[in-house]
Amino acid sequence: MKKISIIAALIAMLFTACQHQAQNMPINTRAQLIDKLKQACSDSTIMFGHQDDLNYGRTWWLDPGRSDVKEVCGAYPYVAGFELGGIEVGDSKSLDSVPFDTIRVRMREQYKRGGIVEVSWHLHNPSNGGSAWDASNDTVIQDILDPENPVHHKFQMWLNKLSTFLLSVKNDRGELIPMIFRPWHENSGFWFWWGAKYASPDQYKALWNMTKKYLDAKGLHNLVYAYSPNLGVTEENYMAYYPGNDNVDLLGIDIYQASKTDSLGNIIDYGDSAYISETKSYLTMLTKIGQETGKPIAFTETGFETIPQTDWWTNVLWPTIKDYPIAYVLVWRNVSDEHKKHHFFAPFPGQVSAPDFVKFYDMDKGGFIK
Ligand code: BMA
Repeated sequence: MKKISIIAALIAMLFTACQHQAQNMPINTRAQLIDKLKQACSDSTIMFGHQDDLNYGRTWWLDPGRSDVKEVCGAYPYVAGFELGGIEVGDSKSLDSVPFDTIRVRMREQYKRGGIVEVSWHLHNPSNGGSAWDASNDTVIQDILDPENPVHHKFQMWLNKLSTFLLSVKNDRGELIPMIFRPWHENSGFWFWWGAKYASPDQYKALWNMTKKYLDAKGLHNLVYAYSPNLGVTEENYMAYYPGNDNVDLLGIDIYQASKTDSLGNIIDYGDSAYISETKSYLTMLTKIGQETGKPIAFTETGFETIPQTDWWTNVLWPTIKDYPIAYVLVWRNVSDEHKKHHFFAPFPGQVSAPDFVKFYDMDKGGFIK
C-alpha cells in the first residue's frame, strides 16, 4: 500500500514537472515558432513573458543565469523580451544600458533552453536624433518614406545596423535563431514619433512594410512579426493600421494597470476593476481579429508597476486572461537602477506579490521553462 502511494506521488511529481517544463526542445525555425504560438492559443497554454528578464533584476546586473522570475518560482519565463533601442546608432549598449554582446549571449541561452526570444525596438528619432519619445517633429515618417530626403537614407543605415546585429544571433550550427520582432509598437498612442497622431494608416503601413522588406532582403527569414497597438485602439483603427496578413504573424495589444493616488502619492484605489474590464474587452476584440485573420494573438505588454497589490497575479491578471486564447502574456522590466526605484513589473524575492506569484506559477501550467 505504502509502495503504491509512493509510486503515485512520484508519478504526480513527474506530471507536474512536465507540465511546468513543457517542451525543452529549441525552436529552430520561424515556422516552428509560429506553430508554437498557434498551438499555445488553441490548447489554452499561456506562456509567461518578462522584459529583460535575463539581463538584470531588481538587485543584480548582468549576472549570467539569473532571473528574478526564476528566483521567485524556480523556472524561467517561457518568453524573454529584449530591447534593441540604440543599436541603430551604433551604440554598444541598449538604451537601458545592456551591452548588445550580453543580449546576444542571453538570447542564445534562451533559445537553447527551448524558450522564446522576443524583441522590441525603441529606436531614436532619425529626423532630429532625439529618443523614441521625441515626437516634436511630426513629419518623421513622411521624411523616412521620401527617397529624396536625407532622413530616408539615414533610416536605411539604421536598418542596416539593426540587421547586422540580428544576423549575428545564431545557434551552434550557425543558423539564425527564430524570434518575435515587435517593431512600431503602441502606435495608437501619441508618445512615440511613429504614433497614429503623426502617421496616417498608409504611412504607418508603408513604414512597417519598408522595414520588413529591408530585413527580408538581408536574409532575416527567422523573424515572426508582431503588431501591437495599445489601450484606446478601436477595432476599426486596429485594422486600419494593420500592415496586412503577409506582413504580420502575431497580433498583440499593450495595456497596463494604473492605480489612483491621493495628493501625497498614497494609493487609494488599485484600479484593478477598470483594468480587468478594459483588458477583457480588448482581449475579446483581439480574439475576434485573430479568428478573422487566422493569426495567433498575445498580450504583448502588461503589468502593474511595483505590484503593490499582493494578490495581483492570481486575483487580477490570471482571471483576466485565463479564458482568452492568447499565446503569451509579457510583463515589463525590473529596473535595478536606483534612480528608477518604482519601475518594476515582475516579482523578486521579498517583493510583496512574490508568494502570490508562486501560486500563479502553479495555475499557469506550461507558462514557464526550466
Ligand atoms: C519603457 C521604460 C523605459 C525604457 C523603455 C525601453 O517602457 O521602461 O525606461 O527605456 O521602456 O525598454
